[in-house]
Amino acid sequence: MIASSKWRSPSNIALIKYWGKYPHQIPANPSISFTLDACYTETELILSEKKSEAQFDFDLWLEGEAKEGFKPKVEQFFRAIVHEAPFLNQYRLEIHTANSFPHSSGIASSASGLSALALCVLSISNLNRSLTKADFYRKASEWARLGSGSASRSVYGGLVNWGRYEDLEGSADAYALPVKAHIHKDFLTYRDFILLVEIGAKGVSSTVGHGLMKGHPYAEARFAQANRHMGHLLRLMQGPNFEEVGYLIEQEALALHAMMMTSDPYFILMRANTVKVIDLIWQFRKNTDIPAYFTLDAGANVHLLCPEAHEQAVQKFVEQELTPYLNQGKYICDRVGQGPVKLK
Ligand code: 2P0
Repeated sequence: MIASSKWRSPSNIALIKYWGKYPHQIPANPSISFTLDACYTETELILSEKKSEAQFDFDLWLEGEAKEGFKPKVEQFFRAIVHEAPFLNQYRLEIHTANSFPHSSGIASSASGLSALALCVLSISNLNRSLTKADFYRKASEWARLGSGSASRSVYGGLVNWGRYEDLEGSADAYALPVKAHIHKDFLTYRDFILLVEIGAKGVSSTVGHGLMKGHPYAEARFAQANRHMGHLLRLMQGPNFEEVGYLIEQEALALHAMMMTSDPYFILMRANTVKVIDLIWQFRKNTDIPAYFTLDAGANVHLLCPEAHEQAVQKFVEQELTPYLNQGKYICDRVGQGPVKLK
């Protein structure tokens, strides 16, 4: 072994959704996410002497099992950063990776996986020696973005923005940054119950999904809406304003799915039980006045968000009323997390 590095990096859930991009992983609109805590990937990158003539001599294992299927995305990532990390094609690379969340649970593993890998590569890279801590994370975010857009947001804890938004100082399309604007502290301890309606592969890959925004009849209106929502969310999060923030994130989730329902070809990524769960969440809110609101990723699962103070009541509701509609009754209790951890 010549060198190695190991990082744990979390997944994230977008409140303002990234959906649509330009070449070189430039987002069509700014996005904002909560970094998660319990859902993470641990990745170790090990360098040894190169044995093959291939440009990149590497293998990847997920929980001890060789994963050929993951290699094209990783190779594309290496190709995008090799000019800055030339060691990538000078050594043999072993990537050992494991997720904390159940395999194929529909939780985005590209955000945690590519951010963990970008952090490992940067830790080994010579560049690392000349970077301040802030510059290290900024570069890791930039590299993670080239692997997977949403991964750019996972290198920081708390509330994170990726994509240029003029009223957010320092925001950029090239990398993500923690939101520095004043945010009420209660949002930074938010709970996220991840309700597993469907376990298995997603109906549409993110690459295909982003591609569907090209020439989409509502694309420009959607990008403008996301920009407007950025301003609203940042303003509303200063107070606690749980209801208004919740309304906005549900609107974002449904706008994302509406884009997929109205693309060519069209997709419905919700399942019958997704809609049932949403309906029960709305009834629960009406009956209890507890500010529990949902968001969705590009799939059938539901993220149910609430302030820490309501955690127990919401969990009881999930157990008693929602588990019959979940795959094997499964859900994950997560919360806003602190960001990646260097393990070696
Ligand atoms: C997001 N998603 O903001 C949005 C909302 C899913 C729904 O970013 O092609 O895996 O690797 O840049 O980041 C999923 O897309 O796409 C995504 P690529 P990514 O979290």
